[in-house]
Formats: sequence, C-alpha cells, structure tokens
Amino acid sequence: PQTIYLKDYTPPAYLVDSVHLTFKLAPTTTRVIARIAFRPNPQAQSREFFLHGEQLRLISAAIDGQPVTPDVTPTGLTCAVPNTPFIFESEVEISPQTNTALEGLYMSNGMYCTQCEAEGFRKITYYPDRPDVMAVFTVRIEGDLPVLLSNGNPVAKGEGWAEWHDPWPKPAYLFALVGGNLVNHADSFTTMEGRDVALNIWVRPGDDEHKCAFGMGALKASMKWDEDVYGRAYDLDIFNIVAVDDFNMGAMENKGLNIFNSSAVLASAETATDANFERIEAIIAHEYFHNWTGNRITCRDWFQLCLKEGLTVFRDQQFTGDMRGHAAKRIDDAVVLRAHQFREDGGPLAHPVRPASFVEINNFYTVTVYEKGAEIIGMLKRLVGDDGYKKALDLYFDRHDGDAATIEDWLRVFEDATGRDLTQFALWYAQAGTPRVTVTDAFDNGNYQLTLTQMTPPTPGQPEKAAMHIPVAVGLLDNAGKEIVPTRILELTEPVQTFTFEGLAGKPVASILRGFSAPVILDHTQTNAQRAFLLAHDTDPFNRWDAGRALAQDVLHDMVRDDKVPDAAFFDGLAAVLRDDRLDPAFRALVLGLPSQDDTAQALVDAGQTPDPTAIFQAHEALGLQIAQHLQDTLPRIYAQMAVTGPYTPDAKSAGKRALGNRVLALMSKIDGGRQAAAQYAEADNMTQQLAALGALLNIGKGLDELTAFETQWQHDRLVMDKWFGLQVTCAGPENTANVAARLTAHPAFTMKNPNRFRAVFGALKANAAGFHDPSGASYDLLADWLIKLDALNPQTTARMVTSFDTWKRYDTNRQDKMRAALGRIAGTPSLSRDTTEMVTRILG
Ligand code: B3K
Ligand code: ZN
Repeated sequence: PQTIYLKDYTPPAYLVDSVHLTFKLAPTTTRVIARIAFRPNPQAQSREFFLHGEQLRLISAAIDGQPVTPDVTPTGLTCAVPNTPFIFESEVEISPQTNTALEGLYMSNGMYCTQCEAEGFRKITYYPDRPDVMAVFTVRIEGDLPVLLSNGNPVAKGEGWAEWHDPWPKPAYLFALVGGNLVNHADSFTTMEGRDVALNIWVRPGDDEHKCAFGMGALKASMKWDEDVYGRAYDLDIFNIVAVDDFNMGAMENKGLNIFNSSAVLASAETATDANFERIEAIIAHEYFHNWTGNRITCRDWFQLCLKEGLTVFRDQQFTGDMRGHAAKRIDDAVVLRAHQFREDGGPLAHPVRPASFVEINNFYTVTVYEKGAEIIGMLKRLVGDDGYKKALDLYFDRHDGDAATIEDWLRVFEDATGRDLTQFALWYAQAGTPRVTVTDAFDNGNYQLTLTQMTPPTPGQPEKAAMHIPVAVGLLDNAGKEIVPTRILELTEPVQTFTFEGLAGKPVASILRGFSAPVILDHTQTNAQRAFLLAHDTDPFNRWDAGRALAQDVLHDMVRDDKVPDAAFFDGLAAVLRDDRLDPAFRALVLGLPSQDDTAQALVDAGQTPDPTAIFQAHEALGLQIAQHLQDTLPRIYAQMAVTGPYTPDAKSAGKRALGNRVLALMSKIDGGRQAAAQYAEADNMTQQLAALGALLNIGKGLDELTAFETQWQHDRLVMDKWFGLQVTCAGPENTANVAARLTAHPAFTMKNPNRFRAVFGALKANAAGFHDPSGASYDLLADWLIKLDALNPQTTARMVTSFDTWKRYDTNRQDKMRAALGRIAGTPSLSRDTTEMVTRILG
C-alpha cells in the first residue's frame, strides 16, 4: 500500500463551485447521479483531472452534456477536460445493503445512512474527495421511505422524495444522507442572532422514543454555550441528529445532519448509567461545536486533523467542566490521557499530533490526535492567558471562516493576536513521545530553587528529540499546609532550568504540575509521608488527587515487587479524604479509585521492570481487600449518606453521590459477601445502581442469578445488552476470561456486524488486563481469531481493536512470543485490509 506524506501536499487541480446529487435508493442497486460544476484552480501546479471513486459501477459520464468514457481504475477515474469551467455528470450504482464496512452509504436495520469522514464519499460517487475542495451541495433523494434527510435546509418534499440545499460550502467528508422509517423528538432554539432553528433527534419507532429528551437538552445547552463563550451562533434553519445502531465510532458532525451511534445519544434513567449520560452530553456538544471548528473552518488536508479535533475536544472539555465542575473533569481527562495516550505515545504506535505520513487516515483518529491535541490547546491558553486566548480565537474565526486551514494558520493567529513567538511551542505538533520532567530542589537562606530537567524519549522514526516549551504550574505550601506561593506558570524551555522563589521563611512543599498543566510524566521522588501531606492539604484539587494516586501507585509497586505491606500513611490518607464531608462526593470517589492494572504495568515499565499482569492483578485484589478492612467501620455510614432520594436525575451532584456510594459498595462487597450489593440490585430503579451492584457481585464470584435476571429483563434493549456482554468479561477471573468471552461469542445475540456488540466483548477483553494477558495466551488467540474474521467485513473497527496488542514489547518472552504469533497470524491473513495491515506492521515495528 501507498504511503502519503504531508510534505507532498499540492493544491487541487480543479475546484468545485456546486454539486447536484440525485439518489435513487434501493438496497443493492442505489443509483447516484452527480452534476458537478468544476473550474480550474488558479493556484494549481497541474491540470490533471482525477476523481476519487471506489467500489462504484460507472453507468455513464458526460462533460458539458457530451458523453465521455473516462479511464477507470479501482481508486478513481481520469478524463480529458476543457481548460475552462465545465460540468461533469455521472451516474453510478452502489450497494448499501452489502456495505458491511459502514463507510460510504450503508444500511443499518433497514435505514439508509452515510459515514464519509475521512474518505468515504468516494464510495458514493466520483468526486475530488479531499477536504480542501469545498462546494455548495444540493441533494434530491428518491426512495419509498417516510423520512429522507440530507445536509442544510429542506427545499421541498413529496411522496417518496425530498430535496435539500446546504448554502455553506463544505468538503465531501461532511456530506450526509439518511432514509428510513423514523420518528422525531422535536424542539427549537432561537439563536443570539434571532434565527429560529428547528431541532430534531430521529430514532426508529418503538422503544427509543423516550430516550431523546436528555440529548435534546444537551444540544440546546451546547448551542447556548457556544454563543456565550465563543460568540458562535448556529447558521442553518434546522439541525438534525439521527441515531444509528451500527456505527464505527461515537458520532459524526455532518453539516446540519449529525449522525450518532445510538449509544452516544439515547439515554433513560432505566437504561443508561451516569457515565453514559455524561458521555452523551459531551459527544453532542463535541459534534455541535464542530459546526464552527471543523465545518465553517475545516482542514486543508488530513494531516491537519488535530486542527479540528484537538480544538473541538478542548471545547467539549471546557463545556463539561462548566456543566459539571472543572476539578473532576480535569481529573477524568488526565486519567484517560495517561491510560490511553501515554500508552500510545510510549509504544510502537507513537506518532506526532500532526503525523508526517499515513497509509490509511482512519488509523489516525487516535487519542494522540484528539486528546493530546486538546492538551496542546490547553497549554496555549495557559501560556497566553484567558484574554490572549479569546483574542486569538476571535481572530481565528474572523480570518479563516470558510477556509481549509493548517496548523501554521492556527499558530499564526496566536502569534498575531498576542505577540508571542511560538516557534518552539510548535514542536508539540511535530514531536511524538511523552516528555518526562524530573524535579530536584534545594533550599538555602530563604531561597527555594526548583530545577526541572526535560527529556523526550525516542519514538518510531524520531530518534532525537529537541527541548520542548512546557508550561509547568507550580504552587508552594508551608509545613502546616498553608499556601504561601499561589499557582504560577513556569515556562520550561531548556533541557535543564532552575527557577528560584525568594524570601521564604522555611523550606516549602512544592505542588508541581498543578491542574496537569502539560501532558508530561512528572518524575518527582517523594516519600509516602510527603505524598500523604499533599493528599491532605494541597489547595489544587488536581494535585491533591494526584498525590493520592501517586501514593497508591507506589504502594502497588512495592506490593508487586517485594510483597511489601502497604504503608499506614496510605490507609490514613484515604480514610481522611473519605470521611471529609466538606469534600465533594465525586472528588472522594475519584480519590478512592485505584490506578488501573494497566497503569500499574506502565509504571513498572517506566521504572525499568517487566510487569507481570497476574502479579499486578493479585496486588490490586489484595490492596482492595485491605482498604475495605481498614475502612470497614466507615463504609456503611458513607454508603448510607450517599443514598439519593427521589426520582433519578443525571445531574453532576446526584451522579457524584452515586459514584461514591458505588465505590464504597464495591469495597463493602469484599467483606460482606455481597449482601449490600444484592440488596441494591434488588431495589435499583436506575441503570447506574443496577449495573454497579451487578458488577460488585460478579467481582466477588457471585451474582449469577442477577446476571440471568438482567438478561431476561433487558434482552429487548441492544444498548443495555452491550453492558451485559461487557460486564461478564470485565469481571471474569484471569484464567477464566478467554472462556467467558468465547462463550459469549456463541450467544445468539452476539454479532460481529454490530461494532458496539463486538466492542462490548472484545473491548472488555482488552480492558481485563490480567485476563487478556493470561500466560496461556488463550485471550490473544481468541482476539486474533475474531479480528481475522471481522477484517473481511469491517476493516476500520478491526484496525482499531488490533491496538490491544500494542504493548507486547513490555512483557516477558512467553507473552511476547504468544502476542507476536497472534499478530503474525493476523498479518498473514490473505487479502487483509489496508487498515489492519498498516496497524499490524507498525505494532510489530
Ligand atoms: N469527526 C468524526 C470522526 C470520524 C472518524 C473517521 N474514521 C467524529 C468526531 O471526531 O467528532
Ligand atoms: Zn471531532
């Protein structure tokens, strides 16, 4: 397969002014008639006329009304064209019914829908399928279906047809079409500019109709927030969201017609957990925010993906912080970043936030592009301040509205708006790997000296790293826990740099990297007592939580390595936080959450050791039991205090209480034989309580009756059944995990055609670290078997899930050999997709 390089970018040879598409929908013989107005691009370096097209059957083509016979290859067509503006017309046939890759036009439960980003439009018709070609689309859909939707505003409709017009020029990846028997949950919103916008969430008739209200509320809150915070109003008369069961990712920001995985939009108290509600709110916001950051200003090419994704993730993080509290949100984001992005950045799949090359762009919708991309925006904001950020963003929207822009454009608005030189900062986009910042300090004569040393490890293709521009937020506390120097940003730009704080009465305690001010690994050797002190006193909530986390990590590390008994400081610190009624329950729940087993494995690797997932599992189990025993007198009291009375609401405050109550329940179950969990299961009137109780029971080897009852109760609901599938794998003991997963694949409701169901089982298999890495290799083999089968149907989801193997080099030779063998078997599969081939090749390195 061919590698595409950022350095090879050239402007398009022809631009498109307008497109007129007619769809005649039929399951295996859909006809697409395109009428495209082209004109030569004055900026072009060539006059070659090439249109992308894949898996299309060309019926006819014409230029300015004259039939032509283009040269057709499996990837597109070429044809002689005039040197002046011209009209290209074509008719093609496609088969949505047999499109199992879920890219292009496909069918899901009798509904037609599309997914075009990044390069799916070329499976719909011949077109210059690149984001820097932006055009005005008019769409006519003919089909015997009650609801026919596309982008923009409705123009006209009749029995079996509808026409849509989108006045905003857009790249083809934002095209969307939906046709089906759907019902809408309707509402409206009046923008700050006075535009009345009709809002709809479309679902299949039946069960799901009562699950749209929360999403609608989130949409309206997002629209208002973008006006209030960024001054950005919606720009069409209608905004449609459609829920689809079979979808490769969370959702898609098509102009005026967002298409959502049903798991990312549908929610009710009975069927969705608090975590589901929060995720739905965030994804709805994210897709809505793309209307400005992604659609009005799009990307010049796919290397610039982080331009829209990093910024839009940053915006949805700000939104969730405003809705639900910034401290907990920052902690949640840091947990995700460390667990997934640091893992990616430290392994064979490490790549810059703006990659320099790719084979298949779908493989670069990664935590690095999204989440590290968002961290870069956060750092920029910290460096230029809130006012500087606001000025820069206003300039960005002013200057680039309607453009297909680049990271250089983005950084330039910050330089122009604030006068800062961001040359060194720009390395964050180009250099892969997580920088490591080491801290040493000294105190002398009232002066406190903090020395920070930075090092970014080599990553694939990047053996040497330059020093980065790293904002390190630091505050100082005295020995009584009082803050004596409030948070300030130290700008680390050299390999080694010393910062001095003068005029102090005694040696302070430094709280470093407050608010997780940069996506780096902080290497700060501290005693358990120092960590416990910060856990008790730090005025920065993030660092307070992080001190507890570091303490837990140290304790686990010692248990795994030398079987050491945990320090009393750890239990005392946890107990103090748990009992402190002034602290937000959500925060206490976060402190009570141990690092994941994979986090512990990574920490051991960072300390130069070979992690043994079985030993890590045992240490986690043992520590959980000891925590439960130490806190046994307190747990029932806190559990009772966290009871939420009245009907379920998904707000942050009640969710925080349930989160703490359920953490406590899991601990109590380790010593009460599951008595309380069984009671909670029996009484639960919402999914958060029901699922947490079931999980607590399964984790102690009980709950089989509840598991059966759950299946009987929920067999009609796909999204809830995904939880039923996943939880059993998550909670299985290490030697049993592969068997449980294999048994579930034989369940009549298992299907690999539905990515949610496949991920429910195999995402959980990966997440169960000890079970996945059971030394027998049974889980490796099972996953490989299923990925080989899935690749023939759905390359995108296969390529994504093959990353479960990306840590193979961490482990002992037995596990390494077995993982390599599994990867080799995948790699050797005849006609393996380009997507999976690229990923396996990179993982094997
Ligand atoms: N932009 C889409 C992701 C498309 C993924 C293509 N493989 C959703 C989002 O980031 O909002
Ligand atoms: Zn996005």
